[in-house]
Amino acid sequence: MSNRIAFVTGATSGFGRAIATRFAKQGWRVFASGRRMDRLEALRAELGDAIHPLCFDIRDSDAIHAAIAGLPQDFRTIDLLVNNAGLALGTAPAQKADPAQWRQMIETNVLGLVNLTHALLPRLIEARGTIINISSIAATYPYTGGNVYGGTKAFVSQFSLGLRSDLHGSGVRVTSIEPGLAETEFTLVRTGGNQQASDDLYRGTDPITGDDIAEAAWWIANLPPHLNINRLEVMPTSQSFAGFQFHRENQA
Ligand code: NDP
Ligand code: 8X3
Repeated sequence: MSNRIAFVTGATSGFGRAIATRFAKQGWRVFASGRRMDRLEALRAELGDAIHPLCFDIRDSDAIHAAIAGLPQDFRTIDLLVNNAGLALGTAPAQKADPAQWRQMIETNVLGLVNLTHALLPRLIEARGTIINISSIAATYPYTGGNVYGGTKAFVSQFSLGLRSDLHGSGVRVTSIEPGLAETEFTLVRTGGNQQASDDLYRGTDPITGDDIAEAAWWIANLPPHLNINRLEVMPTSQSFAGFQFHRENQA
């Protein structure tokens, strides 16, 4: 087994599960976090001792610190942090959106991510490690109903660049991966469990998969140390850009 160590958040589903699986299968030890302990235990049952489940809600900064304080002594350094845990809630335009959903997205995608990163930075610096932040194309391209979700991802992308600047000379690399349409549990969560809506969105699109993003993360983490991918925007071939919209007053 390799002595390289990854910390992957949101490892109970989707991208995070695929990334944790990929690295564990390649011999890394993986701290796999999420709120659903049954899924973390299933991952450990499937992949063995390479997986170290850490069950906490990333919105709870005390829980983050308790989880890190509880890491075994021989796992002092962290070679790779994948900040993947996150979610979108709702697709309503801002004027109809639910502020409680906005809060949850900000607390998870922004505050959770920065708190965990801050807590692990000393270990990442000691290891001259790599940080991969999972942002989104929604960071760059606005769409109706994307409002706060897109805002949180714009934060993730810009925070990634800011980290690069702050970590200048430390040897720590920082990448923001910005995926487009990807079939995970993302849409099920976003729509409050509407399987039909999720199936309808992905039908016929040949979307990005968790394994595709795991492949990208594996490539980034294993590049020679002198190379840093700043941002990696990934779409399925079936997805591209639409034009601006225009509202015209007083048209018959
Ligand atoms: P999933 O819903 O499949 O996975 C989301 C993961 O985030 C789960 O493991 C979930 O774990 C975890 N998570 C959510 N909230 C919390 C919380 N409060 N505390 C701890 N963990 C939490 O979706 P994806 O795999 O698609 O999403 C992963 C990332 O990718 C997200 O940041 C998302 O914004 C981003 N993304 C997704 C795209 C897509 O189209 N699918 C495209 C671009 C970016 P648990 O519920 O067990 O806590
Ligand atoms: C998820 C991609 O386009 O649904 O981040 O917002 S999108």
